[in-house]
Amino acid sequence: MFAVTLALLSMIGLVAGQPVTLKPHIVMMLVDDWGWANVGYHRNPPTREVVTPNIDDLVKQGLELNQHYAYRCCSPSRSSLISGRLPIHVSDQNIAPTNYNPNDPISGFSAIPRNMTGIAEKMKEAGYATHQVGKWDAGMATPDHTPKGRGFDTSFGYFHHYNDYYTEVVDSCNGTGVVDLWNTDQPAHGINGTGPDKYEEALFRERLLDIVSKHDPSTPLFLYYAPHIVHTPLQVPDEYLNKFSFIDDKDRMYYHAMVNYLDDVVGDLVSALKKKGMWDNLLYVTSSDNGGPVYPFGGANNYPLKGGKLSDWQGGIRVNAFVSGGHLPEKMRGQKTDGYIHLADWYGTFCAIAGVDPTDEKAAKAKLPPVDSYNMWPLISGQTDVSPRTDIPASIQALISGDFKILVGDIGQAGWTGPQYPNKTNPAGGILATEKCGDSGCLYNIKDDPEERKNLASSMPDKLKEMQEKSKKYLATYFNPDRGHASPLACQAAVNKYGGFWGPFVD
Ligand SMILES: *[C@@H]1O[C@H](CO)[C@@H](O)[C@H](O)[C@H]1NC(C)=O
Ligand SMILES: *[C@@H]1O[C@H](CO)[C@@H](O)[C@H](O)[C@H]1NC(C)=O
Ligand SMILES: *[C@@H]1O[C@H](CO)[C@@H](O)[C@H](O)[C@H]1NC(C)=O
Ligand SMILES: CC(=O)N[C@H]1CO[C@H](CO)[C@@H](O)[C@@H]1O
Repeated sequence: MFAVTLALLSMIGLVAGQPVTLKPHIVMMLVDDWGWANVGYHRNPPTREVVTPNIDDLVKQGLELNQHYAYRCCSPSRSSLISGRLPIHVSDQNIAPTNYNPNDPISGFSAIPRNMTGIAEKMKEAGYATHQVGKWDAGMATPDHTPKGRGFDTSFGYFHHYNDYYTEVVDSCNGTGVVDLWNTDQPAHGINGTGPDKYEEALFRERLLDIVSKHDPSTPLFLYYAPHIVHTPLQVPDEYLNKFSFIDDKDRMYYHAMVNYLDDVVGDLVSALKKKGMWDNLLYVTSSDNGGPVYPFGGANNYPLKGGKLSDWQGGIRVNAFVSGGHLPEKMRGQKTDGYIHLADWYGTFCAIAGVDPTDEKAAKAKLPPVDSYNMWPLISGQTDVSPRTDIPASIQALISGDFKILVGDIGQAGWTGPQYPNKTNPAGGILATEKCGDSGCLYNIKDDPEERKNLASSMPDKLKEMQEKSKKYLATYFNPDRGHASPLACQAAVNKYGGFWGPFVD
């Protein structure tokens, strides 16, 4: 009784001598296409190619999430984070946001079905101010699919997988390029431009700092920052490129310059939050949306992990991730956890921190899959060192359960890189090989063999059988509606309604 009363009192800030305890501010940063070897804290010995002092500092004062998983590519990962579902229960299709199937008003769209509740809707319900900056790639077809429709008070960014860093153009209608830059509920007219000050990540930095400076710190903040960096096209201001001119491979030079640019944005954002007095009551969560894209798809490197973006090897799905900020209990700082966490788990975790029920009633009414999310706060805060998540159904081809992983079918990028990659010797190396795992599957012990070098399928038949059975169970729950085709309505809206910008095209 006494404990309950005390907890209640401290929640409303009435314990003598205590400042009013506010729900913690949360920053969720989802970096794009960031390779395992493309961050300083994963480089031992350090290399002058990977310069991320601000991020490394956050890790040093934070908790490294050493077994944190995403989907093997962008849109399914982002849909998973926003909806709290595993990708196989929301969308595992990396299609353009212009898709539409008029026969299905609930799920006949790209990315998240219309009738699922987004994490920001939950955070708003808990009293948070909610803002999105950067890449969305979780649906665009109707206003319900946009960040605003998913609960963000404001948003600033683009809907597609990527755009140009200087013109913000991606794809075209009748031969004319269309700009992808949206400002909450309208095209971001007049914000585009050329020149280093108009680099897209610079626009995002400006918006982030503006949000922080205008925010009233007595309201809890939920800020979702999804940088364009380090997705292609490989573009970066010369000032950054020049710092890395000693790198002999052009893609690697651009890529590392972009990583360094992002690190500066992180430094500026963290300084602004500290200056505003928000840092001590803040959780800064960081993850990549998938592994780094390896040759021929980009300049990233997941060394020593196998494969990369678009593959289900560890290099495609086990991603850089950590939690930092003053809300992280002291005893967890500078630590590392090997507990399994999937991007889908942040939904339940944020709901628990904010004190709202993660159940999605709206989705239940429309007979959509429920939220899959586990609350990871007990693991992150050190109340337990065991993750509630034992299985990662990474895709319909890959399942991790306990220490084991089964992969079914043809799995591309079945090779490894070196510490300096891509490089002049032979950028393709062995990375373009395909491993034919067939219907019965390849089996790895990812705890003893994190680089997936030894296929145990023939030496551990009982384990293989057990993993096959588990895979079948997940496969039976696969959610895969017909999402239609690129709709001409998207171009009609871009041209006739939005003056050359992409935006929602179905009411
Ligand atoms: C799905 O959402 C739409 C738009 O918000 C709404 O009109 C419709 O009633 C919902 N459908 C169901 C079955 O809940
Ligand atoms: C260069 O790349 C190849 C793979 O393409 C790799 O085997 C080799 O280790 C790399 N060299 C270095 C120094 O990392
Ligand atoms: C594209 O061009 C065709 C043929 O000129 C025209 O009929 C159509 O309206 C145009 N579409 C848009 C979205 O402008
Ligand atoms: C499509 C669009 O808004 N383009 C604008 C980009 O910015 C220049 C000036 O900076 C405007 O003239 C364009 O109209």
